[in-house]
Amino acid sequence: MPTNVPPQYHEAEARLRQAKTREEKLAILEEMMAIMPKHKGTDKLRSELNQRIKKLKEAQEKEKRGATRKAVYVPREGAGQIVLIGPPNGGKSQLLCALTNATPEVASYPFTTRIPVPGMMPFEDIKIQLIEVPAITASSMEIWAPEIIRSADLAVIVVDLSSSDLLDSVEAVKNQLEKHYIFLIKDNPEERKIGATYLNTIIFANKVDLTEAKENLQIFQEWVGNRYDVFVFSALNDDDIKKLPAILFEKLRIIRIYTKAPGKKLEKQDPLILPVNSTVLDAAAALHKEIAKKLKYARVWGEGVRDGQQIARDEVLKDKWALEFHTA
Ligand SMILES: Nc1nc2c(ncn2[C@@H]2O[C@H](COP(=O)(O)OP(=O)(O)OP(=O)(O)O)[C@@H](O)[C@H]2O)c(=O)[nH]1
Ligand SMILES: [Mg+2]
Repeated sequence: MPTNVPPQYHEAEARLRQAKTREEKLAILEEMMAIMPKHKGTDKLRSELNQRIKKLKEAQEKEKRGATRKAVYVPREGAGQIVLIGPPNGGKSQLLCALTNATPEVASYPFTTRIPVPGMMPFEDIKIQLIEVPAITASSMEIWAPEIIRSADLAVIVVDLSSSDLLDSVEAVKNQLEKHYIFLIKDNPEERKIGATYLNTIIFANKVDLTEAKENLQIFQEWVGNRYDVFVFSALNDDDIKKLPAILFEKLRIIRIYTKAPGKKLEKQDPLILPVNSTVLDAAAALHKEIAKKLKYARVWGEGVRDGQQIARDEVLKDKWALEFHTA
């Protein structure tokens, strides 16, 4: 028995004995490595663990090389596409079940979800697509995962705040994606690498109902600093869940614009979805090229304007405005 290993180590060791899949074993072994203090007394044990990790990784690589490249593709639907990513067991499936019509399996063992699972989340009068991507760790990521993540409008890293390797597990997700030139960011970077994807990202820090989670919270928030916005919640708490759609909508940085034909009644349905800061002309172009070409001005209905007020082509739009286009 090695000296000076913390209790979490023994707990992980017990889980390792129960682990069934290779991915599960790898994740636990890596967790054990992270927990273990580095000193002479643990040298032998660390080298043994490293050997086991190496062997498992080799087997995994071999399998990957043999596998025919399966294309996994999720068709885009709704007003925006958000990927739920993160380490195993963060609560991605739990969240997807709470927010959408999807019914992925929720379970306490890691790597429960093995394929991308889409669901539609209603928010007021629109629907937003959420996709759960199978867990990402330092040793495993499905080969098709980067492709799905790259095409999303927003990434949500869902983490289990009570996890013993919380910081390393988030770092691992970031590093894995950076290998594929996907950078998870909060604001626009000053410099962009050519060919890279910069994906707006927020962190959902889940399971705050658990005692260990409360203990980890401050360290986690300090560690994140202002690299990302962190929303702390419990997926088991209905009041918390209710707040999420509005947060996700805001982070998508989109607006809804209704359109009406001159002389017709205003019906607020099927809005155009545009990026924030879009102008009247952008809305016209989204509706029809010809309308944009001939556009002179628009009339607007909504918050902060007089009903039917005339506005210029370059006016910046606000969420939920209704427009009537007037062409030459
Ligand atoms: N206490 C508590 N448990 C939670 C919460 N959210 C999820 N869980 C539990 O955490 C475990 C993992 O949840 P999942 O939703 O399957 O996690 P996941 O991120 O989809 O996991 P993988 O698909 O394996 O990557 C399950 O046993 C859930 O019941 C929470 O807010 N509080
Ligand atoms: Mg899952």
